[in-house]
Amino acid sequence: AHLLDVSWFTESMKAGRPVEVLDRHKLQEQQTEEVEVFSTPSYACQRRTTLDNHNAVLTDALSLLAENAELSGEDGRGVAFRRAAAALKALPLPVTRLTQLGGVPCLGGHSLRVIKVLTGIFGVGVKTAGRWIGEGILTLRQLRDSGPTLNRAQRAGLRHYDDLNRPVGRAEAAAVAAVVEAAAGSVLPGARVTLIGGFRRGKQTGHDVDFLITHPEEGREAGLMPKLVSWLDSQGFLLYQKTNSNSYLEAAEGPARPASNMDRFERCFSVFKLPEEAGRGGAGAGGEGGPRPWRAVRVDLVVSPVSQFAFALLGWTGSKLFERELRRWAGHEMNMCLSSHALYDHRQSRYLRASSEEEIFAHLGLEYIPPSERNA
Ligand code: DCT
Ligand code: MG
Repeated sequence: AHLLDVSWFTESMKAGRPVEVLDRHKLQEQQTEEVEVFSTPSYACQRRTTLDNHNAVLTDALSLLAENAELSGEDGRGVAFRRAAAALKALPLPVTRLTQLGGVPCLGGHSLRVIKVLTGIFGVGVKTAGRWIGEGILTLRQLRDSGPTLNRAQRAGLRHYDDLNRPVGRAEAAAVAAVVEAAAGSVLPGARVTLIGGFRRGKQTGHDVDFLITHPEEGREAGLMPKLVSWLDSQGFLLYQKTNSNSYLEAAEGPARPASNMDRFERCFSVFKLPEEAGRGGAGAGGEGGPRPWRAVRVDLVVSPVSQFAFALLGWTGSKLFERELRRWAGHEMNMCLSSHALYDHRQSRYLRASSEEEIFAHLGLEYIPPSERNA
């Protein structure tokens, strides 16, 4: 038996058919057992997905298959696996028949482990990791000793490898939030800082901490990021930072390119030097050398004008799959184009305004789903 036995499942997802997680075939084999047949709407943005995953064995396996597909450059297959995993995450109960396949070893276990180590470096994606593996680089030591020239981000990633692969807890996120609030308040009084990403969805841990910053008066946020970054730097909070500037402007004839506008905000990818406090769950910090006075934490900062705030908030709260599905729903079902800046209605040839996430769901003809139920 193979995990790929779930291919009928991915096929149904692609065809947009309601998904029955147990096919009738298999049910007949075990009529004595009471097994519930689930059916779920096909878009993740129509479903409520909490952090209560009853099918983690299956969804972890499907995520591995997705990573493997993405590594081979098969993005379409990767997305199909991610959708399948997300559909299983939304189920109210464990899938008893399919879980029996969950223990099957996955394709190329060794290469998946190597990929995990190499892509675990901040600044390294699956493509780069794949290239290195092709060059015979399979361990961090090999990378350090004879590795190719690393860029600045990758060097920071390698230097802080252990810290950056240690999950960030809620208390640490709160400590980072306090620093970012102090910085924002100091360089632009009245600026509002909102925790976004996984922590806004209620996750207990994350791979980074994400913030969205705005100012209630349109335009006052202009030029905020460089000031914020130099304040943080001058206070010794930054181990690494890379800032991209904002380039999003609404076009009269509608958005030129649909789908993702992820890069168009003033955005800063950074690594914070966060002072460790006793009792904040810094266990394991510093390894054999005993506890260190600080740890490295990935922090993402995004600045948005208040007119785009609701779209930015919706777009940066995630999960990634929930976002992708919202955009797919908007395009395929509503003939609209959703980004983290705006919503464009192709039928009316105009942008639809919104000052809250609730209004955006309403424009999209979707029932409102709160952040804690966007964990697809
Ligand atoms: N996002 C997205 N598409 C991307 C990247 C990001 O829609 N290609 C959105 C969704 C989540 C948000 O930005 C923050 O991204 P991450 O920090 O990568 O995700 P997360 O859900 O916060 O996960 P984690 O808890 O691991 O940080
Ligand atoms: Mg995050």
